[in-house]
Amino acid sequence: MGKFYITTPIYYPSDNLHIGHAYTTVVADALARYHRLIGDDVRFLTGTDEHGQKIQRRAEAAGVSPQVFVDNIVNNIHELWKRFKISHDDFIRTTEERHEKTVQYIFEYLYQKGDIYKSEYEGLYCTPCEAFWTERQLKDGKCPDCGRDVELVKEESYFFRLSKYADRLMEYIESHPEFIQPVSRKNEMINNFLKPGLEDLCVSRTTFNWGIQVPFDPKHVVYVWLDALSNYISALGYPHDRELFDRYWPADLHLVGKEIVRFHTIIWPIILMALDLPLPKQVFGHGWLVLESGKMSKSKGNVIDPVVLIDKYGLDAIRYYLLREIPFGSDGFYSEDALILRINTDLANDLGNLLHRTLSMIEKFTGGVIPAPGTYQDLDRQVISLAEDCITAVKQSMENLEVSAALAHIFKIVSRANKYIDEAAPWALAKQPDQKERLHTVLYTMAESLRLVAVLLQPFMVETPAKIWDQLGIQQSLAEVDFAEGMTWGWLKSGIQVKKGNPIFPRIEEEKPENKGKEENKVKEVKAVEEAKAVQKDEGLISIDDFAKIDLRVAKVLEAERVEGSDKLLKLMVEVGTEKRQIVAGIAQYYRPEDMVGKEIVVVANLKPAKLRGVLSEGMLLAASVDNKLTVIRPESEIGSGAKVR
Ligand code: ME8
Repeated sequence: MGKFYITTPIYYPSDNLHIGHAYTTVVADALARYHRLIGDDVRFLTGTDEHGQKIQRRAEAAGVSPQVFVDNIVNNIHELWKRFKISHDDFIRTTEERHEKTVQYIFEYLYQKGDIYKSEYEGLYCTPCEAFWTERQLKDGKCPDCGRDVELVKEESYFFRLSKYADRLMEYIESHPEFIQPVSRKNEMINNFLKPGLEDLCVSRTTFNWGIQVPFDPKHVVYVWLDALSNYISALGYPHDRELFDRYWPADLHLVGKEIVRFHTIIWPIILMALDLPLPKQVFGHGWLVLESGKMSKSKGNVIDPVVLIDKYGLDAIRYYLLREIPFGSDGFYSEDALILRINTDLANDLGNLLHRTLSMIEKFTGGVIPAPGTYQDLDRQVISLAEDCITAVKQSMENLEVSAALAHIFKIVSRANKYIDEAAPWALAKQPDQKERLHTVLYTMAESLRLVAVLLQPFMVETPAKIWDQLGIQQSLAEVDFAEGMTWGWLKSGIQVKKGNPIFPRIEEEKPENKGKEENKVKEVKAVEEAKAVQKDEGLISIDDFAKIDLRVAKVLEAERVEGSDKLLKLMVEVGTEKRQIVAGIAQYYRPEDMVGKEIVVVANLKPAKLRGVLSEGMLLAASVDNKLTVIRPESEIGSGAKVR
């Protein structure tokens, strides 16, 4: 049992939140629920980032005070998370006194230490992103993050010495490959921000007043990102009441959208270094939920309201869609058609149907009583062993933050069980009196598969697992069942009376033609994506663009050693250009560690990191194999690590 402190970004209450915000929060919720189930001491924090020029302007436009403006939206956010059954342990608002005290302490501490100094700022500012930019960083004269106009700002300001800590941060990032994930974001931070050199950061403003006052210079308010990032420790009581802080810090995971990885992996760690505090273990920058018309934003008028979706389709369907459809780390397309497709196929046809078929047959063939299994045959064992493999894979995926993959594994059990029913044909067995024991074994296997699915679905869905459980007629409440024990095949007792209820996921019928117009855009979106998928599927061929997505690089092996407890795996520390990485490769039966050191090899440099035998691998080396021969692919002559292979 460990501890698990997980956070979401604290969202701006400049508008009601949309489905993109719900995405991050639901993913964090699934991870928090999973860690609670495996027995970790979990702290799950979310909240709101309420200061800054953007909010002040929005409040002015609405004709109310900033506090009234944010209070109203924050109420809606509380309601939203209630609707989603988000299981956060705390909700921090940056306008709370507990937070303001911490920020003032930090500012003053850094000032006393000499890491904050007073000067004059003249430069560019993007108010929607609350970010400072240099001329060089702009893209076509606009904010490189959101593409909007920037403003020229000239004012007296306090500055934070980011530059002083740049080398230490670079060293930390290099020596902690798991710190910034996915790897592509780490490379982006190194190449786009750290290598060009860090400039000191302006950390106070004087041209508006909606912020936390600098304690010793009240005409300044603290820059909103210094204010906001501190929430992760102010919510733990730092520095005044350290009980929670000592229990949970450092954070195990800051889950954020990819556009704010920069703040979390450059500014935040440097603040922590300056405070002599340990750094968070991991920052994961996930991709965006996008529409065909681009990223959702209020100003584009293309946001999707999650409450409308919950009302229309039900909570678990939306949670499932968000967690399943979007490969974690990459961008994912949102469309209502894709959502309906998921509900109708995975939830109604596969899961709902499995429950319905199972319970109907138990009612029909054994009077609604779950029978005791007899001797398992090969076919049953296939189902059991697939279920057991899937359980292992779910655990592995959750450890790698691959929530969508975890759900895919659970649904493999569902499809296998449906196929099993067709193969085992209980209706035929029921006609043969001498096949009673076999019939019982088959019915038990069906019910037990479903029960396992209910146990495994608990982190992701919040109503369905208990519904399945209740329909199976199990008396003990699911919430009281030990997760590990609940995942053991055979836990289900025979002799209990099932309670078949309503279908858990009714099929969503086609939209009526008169309503279809409104959906036109969404249909177009899903078609474009699906056509692209279909082309790939039909031809089995990839385009040059697909190939170009694979970043193949020459790497030099610096160190190599066996992975403890495995006779197949070697752990290699390789250099790719100026960067160091750890790669785990299944070559130990063909190469000794010392054979590899000093050699140039070829690696896939932008592969999602994964853990093999609990060891992090941030890439894959290329090797050719046939029968039981294997040879590692190497450049024909030495070319230098980092060289691109195409
Ligand atoms: O950036 N797809 O707040 P914010 C996926 N206050 N995720 C999305 C998304 C989309 N289309 N849109 C938003 C801020 N998000 C700061 C954070 S933290 C110390 C301060 C999610 O209200 C995603 O997690 O703009 C993104 O990073 C966050 O909402 C931005 O929320």
